[in-house]
Amino acid sequence: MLVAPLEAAGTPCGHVRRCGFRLQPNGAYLVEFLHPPSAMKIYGSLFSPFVRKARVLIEEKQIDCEFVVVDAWASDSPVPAWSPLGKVPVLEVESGQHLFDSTLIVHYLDHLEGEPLPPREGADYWRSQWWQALGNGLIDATVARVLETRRPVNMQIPEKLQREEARIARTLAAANDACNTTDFLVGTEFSLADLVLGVAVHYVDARFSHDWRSTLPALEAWHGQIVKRSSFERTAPPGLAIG
Ligand SMILES: N[C@@H](CCC(=O)N[C@@H](CS)C(=O)NCC(=O)O)C(=O)O
Repeated sequence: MLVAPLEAAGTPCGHVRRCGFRLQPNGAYLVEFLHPPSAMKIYGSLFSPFVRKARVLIEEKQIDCEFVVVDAWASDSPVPAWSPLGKVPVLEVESGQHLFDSTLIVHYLDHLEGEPLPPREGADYWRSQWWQALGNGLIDATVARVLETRRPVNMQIPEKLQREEARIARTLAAANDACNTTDFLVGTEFSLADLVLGVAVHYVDARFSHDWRSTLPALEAWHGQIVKRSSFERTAPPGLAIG
């Protein structure tokens, strides 16, 4: 298992080299830089928005990383052996060394070659963080709603569904209010803001399909453009209409 990869691999905004951490008999972790780097693997499902964030980034940056479909929910799933959280995505950095959680994996992959996507500093860096938090929250709320709908009908809690649906509606409206472009949410280039919110809105379309577009035209216009990127097209969940 990969432990605290950023501690020794570089500053959070600096150059991260592929490295592994091995536990020594004295309890210390030995940092090993990987030479030559072998192909990484990203494990997950075709439908998970968390996995898709990493896959879109891999496509955008043309990272040598194989996508392997695994079922985190299966009783014999290999995922808990790789991650104590038992969730996907899991990134196999090197044979037997695994990194978990989509936010950390995206951060790691983005810094791999030392050239993270812009913006890298200043007000735009924090604007991008704001959009990413909004998008990640939208995914969380939509997943929570999906899980509630999958419980037996007589055990579902209507208040829970309403609460998540209200959260989704507020978040989509906030994104619409803050969106004043049909190109990129922050600056003049594709950023993690576009990546995370683009994936999040598609996940709403896939799992909580409803007409938000007729009342949120700015969000619709931006999203319609961003999902035309090949990184989005190549990672679209089966059956999801693009655009
Ligand atoms: N915070 C995690 C969430 C990942 C997550 O919830 N993944 C789901 C798939 S969409 C999963 O693996 N669930 C399996 C389970 O809950 O047992 C991340 O960002 O990676």
